[in-house]
Amino acid sequence: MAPVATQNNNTSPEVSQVQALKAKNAVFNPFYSPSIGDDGDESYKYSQYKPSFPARSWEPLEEIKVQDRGLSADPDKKSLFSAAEKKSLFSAAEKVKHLTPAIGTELVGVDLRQLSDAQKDELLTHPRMLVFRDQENFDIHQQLELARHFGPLHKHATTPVPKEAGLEEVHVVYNDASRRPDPAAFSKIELWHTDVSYEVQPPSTTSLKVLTGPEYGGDTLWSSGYALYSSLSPGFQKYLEGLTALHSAVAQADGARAAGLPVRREPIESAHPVVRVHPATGLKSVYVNPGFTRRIIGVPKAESDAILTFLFHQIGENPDFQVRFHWTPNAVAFWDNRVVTHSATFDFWPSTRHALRATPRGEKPQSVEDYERETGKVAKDRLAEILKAHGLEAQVDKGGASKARGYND
Ligand SMILES: O=C(O)CCC(=O)C(=O)O
Ligand SMILES: [Fe+2]
Repeated sequence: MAPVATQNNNTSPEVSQVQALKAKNAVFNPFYSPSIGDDGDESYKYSQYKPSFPARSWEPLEEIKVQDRGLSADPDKKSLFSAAEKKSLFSAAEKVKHLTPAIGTELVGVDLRQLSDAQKDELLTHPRMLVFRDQENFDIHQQLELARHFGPLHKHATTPVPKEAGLEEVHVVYNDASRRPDPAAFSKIELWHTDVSYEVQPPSTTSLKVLTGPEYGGDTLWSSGYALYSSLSPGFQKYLEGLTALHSAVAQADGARAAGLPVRREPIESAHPVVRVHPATGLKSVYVNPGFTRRIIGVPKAESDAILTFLFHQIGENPDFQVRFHWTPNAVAFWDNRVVTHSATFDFWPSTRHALRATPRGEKPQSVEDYERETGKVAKDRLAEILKAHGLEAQVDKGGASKARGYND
């Protein structure tokens, strides 16, 4: 038999051809393989903020102390509604539009450049995600400065930074006609995530400003971890409170490398409580997400898979926990990555959609047990608090005949 010409590592030509073919046809999940499209339009108004992927090598993140700003905010939010004083964020707004009961409030007529420290703190204690439109003069430096109010900024290991130098703490979201998402590469469920939850100290009050977006489409969805926790039975809530889950950066780093892009910090994996407590509100929230949570530690794999699948589908599919927001250019959203999961839509090709994110690092996620031991307080369930305010207790299913459905048409 004629000798087979070998390539590196004794790979046969057939094998390397298959590899080359695979590489050529590689499809990328848009979540793990960052925004690499660029239509080359240099006249574009925000071309300095188009994505770039500098090949840097950063040390592992060191642990830092983050004092939660929300702890100094008015706990009763009395000032939020004292319209005469015009002090609080909410009373400073011309209009307060709640988007759904669980999550999402739009504040109209607030200039994000003018916030007092007390008003900044209110961005964080409010249990909803908050949006502000028409912030054209709130530039990326001011966005970073506002994020720093909540903690030192996070630098992402793989996602793009702006072409303009000196903005390595900015995460760029960019898609244009040159790159079409491949629906064969991902399911919608796996796009739901909380940002970089694999970090030892994942982010807190994160902001995203959309510079350019389609007239319709390109919405973002957020799902409340408080609402998910409240929806579960008491026994299951207790069970989840005792569990820890593994969050991993490995798939994201692999996605970047597969796309030929640098990984600026080696990927890590962290264990976090499945239910965490928000340090300022004292409310319990489910803290797992399809994007990064891989398994529940210390339980059989089948059990871990079943529980995570159930929770992931509740996050992605239960509309009562969610808000869906349609952006207008220069709208800015703030969400608390500790208690909210989010997902983008990819329905807008061939339009350009371009956004900039600023991401402060938060505290290490705190379990219910740790929170209660360290603060001497009892962690709370958001829905139970609402019911209590109405003099009610949680509904208990007492069995009996099967129930009529309330929605039958
Ligand atoms: O593009 C979006 O709507 C959200 C992107 C995202 O998940 C992020 O920047 O954290
Ligand atoms: Fe995100």
